[in-house]
Amino acid sequence: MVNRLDARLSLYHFYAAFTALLIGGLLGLLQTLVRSESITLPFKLNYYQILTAHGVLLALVFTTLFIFGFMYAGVSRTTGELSSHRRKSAWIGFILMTVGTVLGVVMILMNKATVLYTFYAPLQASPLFYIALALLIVGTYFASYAIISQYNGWRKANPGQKSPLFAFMAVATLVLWIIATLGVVATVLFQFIPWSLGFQEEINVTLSRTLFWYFGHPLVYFWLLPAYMAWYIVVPKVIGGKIFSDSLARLSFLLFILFSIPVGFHHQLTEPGISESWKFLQVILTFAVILPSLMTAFSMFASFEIAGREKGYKGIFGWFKGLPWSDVRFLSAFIGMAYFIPAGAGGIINASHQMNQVVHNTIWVTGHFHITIGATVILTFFGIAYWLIPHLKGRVLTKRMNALANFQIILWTIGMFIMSAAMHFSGLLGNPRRTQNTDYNGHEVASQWGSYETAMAVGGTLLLFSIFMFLVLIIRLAKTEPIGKEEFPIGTALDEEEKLPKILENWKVWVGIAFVLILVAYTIPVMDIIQDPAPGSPGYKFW
Ligand code: HAS
Ligand code: CU
Repeated sequence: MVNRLDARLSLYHFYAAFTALLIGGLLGLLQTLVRSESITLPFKLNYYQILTAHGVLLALVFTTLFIFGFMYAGVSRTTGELSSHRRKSAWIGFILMTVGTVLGVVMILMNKATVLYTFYAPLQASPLFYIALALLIVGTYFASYAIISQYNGWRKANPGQKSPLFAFMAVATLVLWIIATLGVVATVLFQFIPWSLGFQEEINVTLSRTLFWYFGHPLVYFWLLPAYMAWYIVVPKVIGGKIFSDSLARLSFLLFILFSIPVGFHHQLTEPGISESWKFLQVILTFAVILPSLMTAFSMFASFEIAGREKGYKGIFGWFKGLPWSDVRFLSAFIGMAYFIPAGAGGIINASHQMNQVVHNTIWVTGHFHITIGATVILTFFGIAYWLIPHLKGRVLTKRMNALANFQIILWTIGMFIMSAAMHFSGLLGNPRRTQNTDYNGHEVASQWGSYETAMAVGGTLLLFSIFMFLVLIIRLAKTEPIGKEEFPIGTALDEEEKLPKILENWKVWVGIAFVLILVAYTIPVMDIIQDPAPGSPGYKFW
C-alpha cells in the first residue's frame, strides 16, 4: 500500500497534470483546425500563441507533474512512506511547479511569451516567462531531493541489500534530469533573463540553442524512462510473468545516463557555427543511445514469452495468445510499445545526418514526437492512471470501467495514427512545421498538403474526445467506483535472488563517465561558439 499522505501528494500531482492535459489538448485541436483553414481563432488569440501554450502545457508541465506523481507513489510503495521532511520538500516542489506553470501560462495568454516551447532566441519573451520556467525547474529539484534522499535513506537502513528496482530507476531518471537541466538553467539564468531585462542588448544565439539542446534531448528520456519503469516493473506482473533480468533493467537505465546527454547537436544539424566533425561525433553517440531501448525491447519480448510459456502456450509465437489483451493495464502499454517501433525508426532517420536535411523543420518531426511522447509515453501513462488512481483512493477498477478504458485507449490509438501518419507523409512532401499558413499563397508545392491537413484535424478531434473520456473515467475512478483494494503491480525478476553486481549501484562511476562523455562532446565546440561568436542578436517580437 502507498501511505495515505504520500497518496495525497501523488494525487495532487495527477490532478494538476490532467488539468494541463485538458487545456493543452484542446489547444492542439484548435491548431489543426487553423492549419486546415477550418476556423479562425476567437478572442484575438493567435496561432503561435496557442502553439506555445500547447507545447508548454503538454510537453513540459503535464509530463513533469505526472512523472513525479507516479514516482512518489512507487517509491512510497517500494521503500516505505516518505519521511516528513522529504514529503515537505516534495510539497514545496509541487507549489513551485504550479506557481511557475500559472505564471508562464498567464504570460503566454497575455501574448507576452509567444516563443514556442523551445523558446529559441532571438525571439524574446517577457522576463517573467523565463522566471516562470526557472521556478518550474527549481521545483523539480525539491521534488528530486525528496526521492533521491528517500532512496539513500533506504540503502542506509538496509546495508548490502539490492535496492528496490522502482526506486533505483526513479533515481537514475532524476540523475539524468538533474545533469540535463544544468544546460537550460545556464542559458535561462545567464543569457535569457539578463537579455530580456535589458541588461544585455544582444544574445549569443548559437550558444543559447546549444545549451537548450544539451537539455532538450535528455528531456525526452525524462519522459520515456517513467514509461519504461512501468514496462519493466508493472507489465510483467500484470501479464503473470517475470522481469527478464533485474540487472539488465538497471544497466539499460544507467546507459541512458551515459549516452542521452552528449547528443544535443542532432537537433542542430542544419545550424551554422558548429563544425561538421562535432556534429558527426554526436550523431555517433546518438546511435549509442538507441542501444538501451533495444535492450528494453528484448526484455519485453522475453517477459511476454515467459508469461505465455507459464500458461502452457507452445510454439515459436504461441505465447502471444497468452497475453491479457482485454486488460487495459497491459493493452495500453503494449500499444505504446508497438508505436515505439516506427517511432524509434523515425528517430534513427532524424539522427542520420543526411536524411535529417530532408525532414528537419518539416511536420515529419512533429509526427515523430507525437508518436513518441504523444503515443508511446502517454498511452503508458493512461494505463498507469487507470490502476494507480483507484489504488491511491482505495477503490477498484471494475470490469466495466476496464472495458470503457480500453475504448478510450483505442480511440487515442486511432486518432494518433491518423494525425501522425498525415504529419509524417506530408512532411516528406515538404509541409513545414510551426507554420500557420500552409497554402503558401497558392504555390503549387503547397497544393499537395491540404488533404493531409484535414486528416490531422480529424485525428486531433478523436484525440480530444479521448481526453474527455479519460477525464470522465478518472473522475469516476477517484470518486464513485466501488471501495476496495486495487493492486499496485510490482513484478519480480528471474534473477531476483542473485546478488547485484556492485558496480551497478556505484553512482559515482556512472555519473563520472557521463561527465567525461559530456566534456568530450561539448568542450571544444562550446569554446568555439564563445570565443569566435557570430554577431549577437537583439530580441525580436514578431507577434
Ligand atoms: Fe526524438 C526530435 C532522434 C526518441 C521526442 N524527438 C524530437 C522532438 C521531440 C522528440 C519532442 O536525431 C522534437 C523537438 C523539437 O521541437 O524540435 N528521437 C531520436 C532518436 C530516438 C528518439 C534517435 N524522441 C525520442 C523519444 C521522444 C522523442 C523517446 C519522446 C518521448 N528526435 C531525434 C532527432 C530529432 C528528434 C534527430 C531532431 C529532428 C529535427 O531535425 O529537428 C531514439 O531514442 C529512439 C530509439 C528507439 C527504438 C525503438 C525500440 C522499441 C521498443 C518497443 C518494443 C516493442 C515491443 C512490443 C516489445 C530503437 C523498445 C512488440 C510489438 C509488436 C507489435 C510485435
Ligand atoms: Cu533528440
